[in-house]
Amino acid sequence: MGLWGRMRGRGCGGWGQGIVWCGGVGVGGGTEDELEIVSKYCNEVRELGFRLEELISESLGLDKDCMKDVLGEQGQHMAINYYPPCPQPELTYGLPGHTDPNALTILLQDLDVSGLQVLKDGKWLSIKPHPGAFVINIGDQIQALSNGKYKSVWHRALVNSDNPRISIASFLVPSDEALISTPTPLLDNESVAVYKDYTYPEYYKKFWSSNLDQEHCLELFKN
Ligand SMILES: O=C(O)CCC(=O)C(=O)O
Repeated sequence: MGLWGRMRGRGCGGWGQGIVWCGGVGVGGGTEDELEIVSKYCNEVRELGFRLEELISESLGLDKDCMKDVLGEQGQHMAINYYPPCPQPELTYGLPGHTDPNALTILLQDLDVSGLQVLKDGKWLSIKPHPGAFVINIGDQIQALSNGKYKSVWHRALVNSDNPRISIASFLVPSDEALISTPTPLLDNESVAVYKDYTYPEYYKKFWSSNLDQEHCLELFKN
């Protein structure tokens, strides 16, 4: 697994520190055993993500492979977020509110320290960690491909004053060549495409150049 980048809050201006991994095998720190565990974990969550994309397709009345086919040869990034204890947690966030720009995110939470919150009906709700469970975040691309039926979730991470917290996020990312375009079976006389067609690199560029915690980047791609 190759080390892709080491960033603070991944450019989001939070209190956390992240290591982001993507693709590849064999390079980077860690013992052989550790790399094997990480590699096995990546493969398993990738398969889980594909299965979820199939179920989402079917739930929309599409062929099971429809979403996966549009998303192309999907990349996979992993962020290992470390949020150190913060003396004044009320003054900052681990990660400020954002949606995920990718297709689907599989999040493994710290079981001992909570911190994840999602926005529902204008209120931030805490998501308690649950043993043996992942949190699945619908990302912007599934919102676009479902023509807005699935919603990309606004979420953020809080820090606390006593304990550090770790979370591990695995992101399924559309191929650079994929054209993100609403599948035609979702469009009929009553439903028009909510979003324009675009490629993921076009989207990703806009995503990082916009004000992440204030506007939904998909708004910029509306028809
Ligand atoms: O730490 C968390 O629970 C959230 C992580 C997250 O939103 C992210 O890595 O994009």
